[in-house]
Amino acid sequence: MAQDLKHHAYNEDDIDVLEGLQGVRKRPAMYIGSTNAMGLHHLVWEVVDNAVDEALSGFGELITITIHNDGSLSVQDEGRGIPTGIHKTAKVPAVELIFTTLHSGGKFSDKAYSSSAGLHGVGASVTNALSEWLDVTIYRDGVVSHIKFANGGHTVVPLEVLGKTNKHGTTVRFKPDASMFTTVDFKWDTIYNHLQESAFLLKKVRFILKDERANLSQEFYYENGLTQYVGVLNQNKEAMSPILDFEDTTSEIKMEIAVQYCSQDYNENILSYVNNIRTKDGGTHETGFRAAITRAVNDFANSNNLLKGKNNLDGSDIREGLTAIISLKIPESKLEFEGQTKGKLGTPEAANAVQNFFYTKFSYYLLENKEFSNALIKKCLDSQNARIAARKARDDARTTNKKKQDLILSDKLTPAQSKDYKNNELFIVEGDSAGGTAKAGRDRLHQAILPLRGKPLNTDSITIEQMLRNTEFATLVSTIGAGVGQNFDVSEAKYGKIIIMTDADTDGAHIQTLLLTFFYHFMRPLVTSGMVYIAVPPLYRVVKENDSRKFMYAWDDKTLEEAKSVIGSPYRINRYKGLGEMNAEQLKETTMSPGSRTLIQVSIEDPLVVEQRITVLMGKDTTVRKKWVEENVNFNYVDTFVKEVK
Ligand code: 1YM
Repeated sequence: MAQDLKHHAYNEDDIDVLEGLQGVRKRPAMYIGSTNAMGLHHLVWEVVDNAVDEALSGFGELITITIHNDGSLSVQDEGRGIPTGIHKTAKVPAVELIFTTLHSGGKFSDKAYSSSAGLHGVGASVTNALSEWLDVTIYRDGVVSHIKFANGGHTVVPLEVLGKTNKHGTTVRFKPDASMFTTVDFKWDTIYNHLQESAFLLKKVRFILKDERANLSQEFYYENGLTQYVGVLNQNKEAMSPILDFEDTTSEIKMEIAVQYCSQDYNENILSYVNNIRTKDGGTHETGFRAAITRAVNDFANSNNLLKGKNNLDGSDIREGLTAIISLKIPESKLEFEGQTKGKLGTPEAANAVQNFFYTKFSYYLLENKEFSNALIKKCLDSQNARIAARKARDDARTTNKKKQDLILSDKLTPAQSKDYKNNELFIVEGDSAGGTAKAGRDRLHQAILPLRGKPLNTDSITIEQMLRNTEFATLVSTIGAGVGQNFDVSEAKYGKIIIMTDADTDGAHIQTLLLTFFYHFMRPLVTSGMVYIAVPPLYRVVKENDSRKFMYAWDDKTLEEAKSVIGSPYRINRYKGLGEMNAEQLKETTMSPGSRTLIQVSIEDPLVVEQRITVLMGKDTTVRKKWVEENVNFNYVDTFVKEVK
């Protein structure tokens, strides 16, 4: 390395440059969010963003991403090639500047609707800073040029011409620096989902993802972008209309909105994007959309006298069963993001722009398609009735029936003593026997135990009323105490953590899925605010044969090997087939006590994946489920909507 560095003549600007990249290495999380798998993949998105921007400027529609055998990854495009000329003031090749200077996407070029601007756009220099090495090969102006950086962004092979070519484009290949990340294992699924989402939004860009490690290859290209996106989200559901796709490219703020209602669905599924970046906390564009659809439906219902003296429909009555994707292109000068993670659009003009456009288009559709409109109003009125009935039932339960409710609960629930709800935890436990053990092993102050009898009901595509007729779920609803469906108010939850604790076998995994389906459908804010967890009981206990005071727990085969060698022979291995085989002390120590347990926090990072998996796994169509289970036998679906925490 030191040898290589000598080739390069340093000046004062270089020192600044290296200090910049050094800053990234000192505090990587500040630039890429984290140093776990998510941060690792951020390195990929930065490079892909540049290739996408080039494609969106009209140069090269094909982008190929390859995971290589040596732990590196490459991104190849067919654009103009990154400029190689010497930068006037910095006096180094432009390409070198791009990979060694921290910048936001807009600094080097003036693209109007850059995807790398705004949110995460820290640029490919961050990928360079956090790589063991990074190679750039450029096909441009008839020649192939190459430059190489190593050890956190030092130029080790200055820009050189390798030969002639008639191709044009850029290939960036890099190997992440293992000392900067908790994992450097590129995940096929993560990249697959990201590229698929991008391809839905970008219509004209074609991605190919290859994995040399497993000989896999997958192409993503969706000519009817958002329409196909909604189609995938709503597959296996009963659609009430075709997918409606409205587009306006005439104004400064460009937008496309695709919507579809499904009759057996009781949730709203609204996803919004700005310049192809997900705005997960919504913002002005979503507000405008909600206002528009509420007004359009109420106006239609009123002018056709369909409400028959009833109150106007609530927004939530109208959004039940609605899937919508809102994609805006906003020029950089008007971009405003808010919130801690900058996931919320702040641009004020977006609200009116979306509201006026969607109101006009959707009102017209309602007027022209009476059969659909009438069915929609009927569905909305059903939602309104259910909402009013549920609210009344809840108010009754609060007042007159309070004693009766408490009595029902006292039969099943072992409550926590503290009234400090945020710090209380509810353990939903598989079976009465494990429930008993958990009760004895719990922290009385903060932990409550609710045992479940048998397999919970499959709540995919059933109504709130049907769900509430099930005693187990009715009990769960009153235990959590924050309502259900539209009336669910997460701030009223009596627990800060809801922890699903089942046996570590396929039955346990099935119960987890059934409970997650319930939370996803009827208490979704509990999931989105990260309050649902899965407890991870150990699989083994390794005990010293002649000294039973020496023992260790193991959660998988790897920790089992470690435990064997730490305990040393002779040892004996207990395999836990269920929670019931542990005594209270063991269960407390391994699975329940905050200091020593492992919990998996359930999150919805990729709504596309969650929706598909839930529909496939819990839906009515058994053939798709069978096929899926056959292809994915080991229940690894769990990691599509969970992330690990301690
Ligand atoms: C695999 C990653 O970075 N492609 C890429 C980047 C650029 C260009 C073309 C490009 C842009 C422009 C003009 C322009 C970049 N150029 C710059 C900068 N692929 C990848 N392909 N000519 C070429 O925007 O005007 C930054 S990125 F700053 F030089 F313009």
